Amino acid sequence: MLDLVALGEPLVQFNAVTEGPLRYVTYFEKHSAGSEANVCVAVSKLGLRSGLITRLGNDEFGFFIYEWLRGQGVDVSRIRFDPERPTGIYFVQRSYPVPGVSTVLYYRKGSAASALSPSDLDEGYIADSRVFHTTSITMAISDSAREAVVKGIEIAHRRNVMVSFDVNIRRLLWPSIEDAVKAVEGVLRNVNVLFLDENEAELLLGTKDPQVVFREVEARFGISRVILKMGIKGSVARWDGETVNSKAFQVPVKDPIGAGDAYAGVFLASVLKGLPPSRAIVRASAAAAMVVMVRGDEENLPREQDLEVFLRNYGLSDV
Ligand code: KDG
Repeated sequence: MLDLVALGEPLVQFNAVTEGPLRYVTYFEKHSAGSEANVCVAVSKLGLRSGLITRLGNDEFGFFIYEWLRGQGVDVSRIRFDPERPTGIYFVQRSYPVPGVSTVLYYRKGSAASALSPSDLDEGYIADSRVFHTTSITMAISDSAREAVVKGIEIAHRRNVMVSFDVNIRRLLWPSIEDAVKAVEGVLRNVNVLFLDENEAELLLGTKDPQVVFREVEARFGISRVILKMGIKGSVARWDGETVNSKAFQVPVKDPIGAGDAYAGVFLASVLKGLPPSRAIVRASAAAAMVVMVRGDEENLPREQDLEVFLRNYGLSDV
């Protein structure tokens, strides 16, 4: 049995070694990334078992991601290689034009993962896990991938597997913001745990007031486990009637990409380990901070002992 099964597109990330506009950047660092893959690695590094359902190109980048994920302990048995389509890649431009903010350039149209479809879903594999996790990124990459997300969520819901959904709206991937909102709204009825940030709350619910967000999400979609991320103001969660929060840890930022996945992965792993949401939220916030201190989404994802040392440094030894 796996603790978490995720569905989504891993990508090779080429992260600019120097800051500034990409047209003048000469060196890039290669990393394995992609939102749902990042969550799998976060869960695996905390000692739980995760698996990723996806497609990769039958190419060097596909082999790189496959071997990387396997090396991180992620179950790769449901990864298919597509001989026709390439592995998706993207470039990260750092600190230009806004300091501390990264910009992405995707080269993923027609990628292997964009051919994901309901045929990639093994019902038994999903049913035999404790959490099924995905995001709206996968809904944006193609019609068939969107059908796979809808079907995966439906299977997990029907088989009593906890469904976790990170809204993760990527405006570059959608024809319009209305399309994104409509797609997300279409699956929320079958979701149990919802991660979203303030912008996404505004888009979906017309408010970013946490109490209103929690009330509306429960009333409209029946979700009682909601985590609202508020950037430097920290985060707040409503978990089965209990409200918990955490500050955002202030650290030197190299590249903020991947923070949300570290957060979701560590939050989920923590509750799967039986920790209360009050601890899960602090550990998730710590992991998000750790990840942005380096380039790459997965390298600084913490093991238990890393989390402990990080938190002790903030005088939080008992979380
Ligand atoms: O959350 C980090 C991801 O956004 C990044 O690794 C790339 O999956 C990605 C995406 O689609 O933006």
